[in-house]
Amino acid sequence: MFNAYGQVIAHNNMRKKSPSEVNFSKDEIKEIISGLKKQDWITLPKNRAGRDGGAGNYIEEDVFGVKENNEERPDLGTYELKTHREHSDSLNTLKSIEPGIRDRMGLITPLVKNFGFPYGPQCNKRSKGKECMHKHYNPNDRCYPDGELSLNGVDMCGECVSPPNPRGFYTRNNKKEKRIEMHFDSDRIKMESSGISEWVEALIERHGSIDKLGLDSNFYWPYERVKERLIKKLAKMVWIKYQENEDKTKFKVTDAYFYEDFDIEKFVNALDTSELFIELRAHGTRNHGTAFRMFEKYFPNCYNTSYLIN
Ligand SMILES: [Ca+2]
Repeated sequence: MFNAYGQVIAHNNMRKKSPSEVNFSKDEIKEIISGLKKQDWITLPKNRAGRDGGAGNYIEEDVFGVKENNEERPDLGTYELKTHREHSDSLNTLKSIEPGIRDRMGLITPLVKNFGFPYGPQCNKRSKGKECMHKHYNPNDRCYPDGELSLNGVDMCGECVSPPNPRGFYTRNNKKEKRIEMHFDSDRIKMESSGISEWVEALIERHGSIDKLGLDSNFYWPYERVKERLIKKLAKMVWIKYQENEDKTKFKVTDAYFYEDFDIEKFVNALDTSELFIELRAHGTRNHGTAFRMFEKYFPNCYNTSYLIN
């Protein structure tokens, strides 16, 4: 008992490094992963067992000794580490990138003003009964001022993707100009979706009619800028796929690859196959960042070169 406890403490006290302090070579990574594969089923230490993502955290923090971070550089120095649980369908936020020629062009705040829907009275945390950072607005004990508009959680994909965004927002890959454009078309609004008819009524009240509503022509992301932002972290990736037992106390590595040569065209094409989404995260005058989100299992499709790690 004492020994087991001592071991956990040792794990927690191991000084974990940040990505800027490490640079694992390809051979070092290969060796570490081959070692994991040879062990077959690996029992997780007590502090990781039974937790969502426990095996992923174990690999990153306890095996590679890199602490969880939000640094712009790859976790392992040159290679970004991604651990993927088999059959998982998680959607991962890769990066926040604002539309427009420059970052933070201030396109989102006017968009919220023009297209926003009334924000709910309480933020996610509080609606789950937890404490939050918001000052509370009386009456009604709201987290946000009365009348606050929001586009939080509005996500969009390519124009042919089904189901489309019910509010009529979509993206288009303009291959000639090499940019992702964001568009709005009132004919694409799905009135039967929940909350949509109330929203349309509010828009009509605000603008008189929705027929001529459109977006600023600066609503686009040049491929080059998206690439520049992504490759800081994702130019090269180590991909470790694992299986876990039912109670998440053990895992085994089933597959591992190096992926290299990130391909921006493949990445942006994923908008048209509903593998990639762009999600707005803004309300009132606050913009929490326009997020590029991808289903984790599709990450490897964005690279031109792969090497199996045995
Ligand atoms: Ca990572």
